[in-house]
Amino acid sequence: MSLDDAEGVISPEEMQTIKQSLENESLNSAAEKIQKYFDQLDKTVLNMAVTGVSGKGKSTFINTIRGLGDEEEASAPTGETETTMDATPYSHPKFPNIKLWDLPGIGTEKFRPDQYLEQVGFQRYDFFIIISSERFTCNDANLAREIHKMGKHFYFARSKVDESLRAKAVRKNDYNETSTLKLIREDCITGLQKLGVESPRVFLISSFDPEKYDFTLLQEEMEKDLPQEKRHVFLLALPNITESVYQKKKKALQSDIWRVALLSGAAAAVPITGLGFAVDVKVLKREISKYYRAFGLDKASLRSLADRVKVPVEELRKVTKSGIKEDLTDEIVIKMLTKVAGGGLMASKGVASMLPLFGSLASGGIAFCTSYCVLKSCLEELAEDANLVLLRAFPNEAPKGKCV
Ligand SMILES: Nc1nc2c(ncn2[C@@H]2O[C@H](COP(=O)(O)OP(=O)(O)OP(=O)(O)O)[C@@H](O)[C@H]2O)c(=O)[nH]1
Ligand SMILES: [Mg+2]
Repeated sequence: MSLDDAEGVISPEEMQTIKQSLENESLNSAAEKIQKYFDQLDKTVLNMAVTGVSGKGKSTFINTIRGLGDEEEASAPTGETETTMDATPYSHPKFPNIKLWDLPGIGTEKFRPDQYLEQVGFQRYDFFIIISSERFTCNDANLAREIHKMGKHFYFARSKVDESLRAKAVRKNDYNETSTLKLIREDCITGLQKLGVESPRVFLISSFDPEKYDFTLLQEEMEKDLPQEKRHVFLLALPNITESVYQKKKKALQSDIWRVALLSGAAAAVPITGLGFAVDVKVLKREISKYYRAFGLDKASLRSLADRVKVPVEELRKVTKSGIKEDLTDEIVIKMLTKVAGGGLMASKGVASMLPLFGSLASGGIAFCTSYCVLKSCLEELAEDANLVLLRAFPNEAPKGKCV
């Protein structure tokens, strides 16, 4: 959808939700409740623990989830020698409420199996990822049991699958990727069963190729197991490795559009010259910036992608339909609002039918509808742009091929 075409933008279900939220409420008190909802969302913290024996790929996995390479300034150090000695939190660079904890390997002299969870402060974590690049050990199995007893989720991730496949391919003439993956999985599962873990599930991953194997599946499982309020935060922070991640992000952001639109037209909104209604541009700008970050189109993400693929950042910007700028300014947002307000959109059926909800506050309704259209078209365009940028960055791979 473009800014020029917003017919039927509000679905009947959404209309119902908005009606309910405005029923028996003034615009201001509805906005107050919405503000509380966003404040709560901002405060939602997610702590993911990544554990396993030294050298199995914990820190590399963390960097991949954070959308970083190994060599970046904010990356968790990785390497062949033992590098993780204490529980170390790494905030997600774009969504700092998400923390990935790089835990030291269990079973070293400093971290004894029977005291491990206590020592690493198990209460703070929402879930655990137990990583191994071979069979899982007795320590891994014991750890899983203890985590389960505490009522928390854990996931077994078999890392470095790319390496294992490569090694097999060199050694075997009749090499077949699917059957090799099956063998690796079965080997891990029987190993864990022998160690007394009931119906274990193992995710085969490569942090170097997160778009392949079970990386996406693992993310989906983690998302499913999270309580609703944490799911939203988690989703936005996921690396953009598949089309389905984009779609989920888009859906999550879409569900908040009416709230942001209502908030931007309420309380402290400032009239904008030439528009004839009041909008809080900051509220819109904050939300659109969130879209940029979620889709990897913010300044830092684009720079880092450009560096990685050795393409000038301007080349990446050039392929976008929205013509994303280095910085999102108030002026850019006002331009979008003006375009929508002047484009005759208010006459469109879906949007116009919202106006009576605002009663005597007709300008509140117009502000709402205009902001709604701006956010919706921005979201659509940026989701599409993210794909275009990936195509430019990795011309020889499918758009879902790499993460931003
Ligand atoms: N091929 C391949 N190598 C990987 C993968 N993940 C990690 N490695 C390599 O394995 C080595 C160890 O990875 P780290 O992430 O430092 O392992 P760690 O578990 O954090 O190790 P400690 O900090 O010592 O506990 C590094 O050389 C990584 O580049 C992967 O998915 N594929
Ligand atoms: Mg490490």
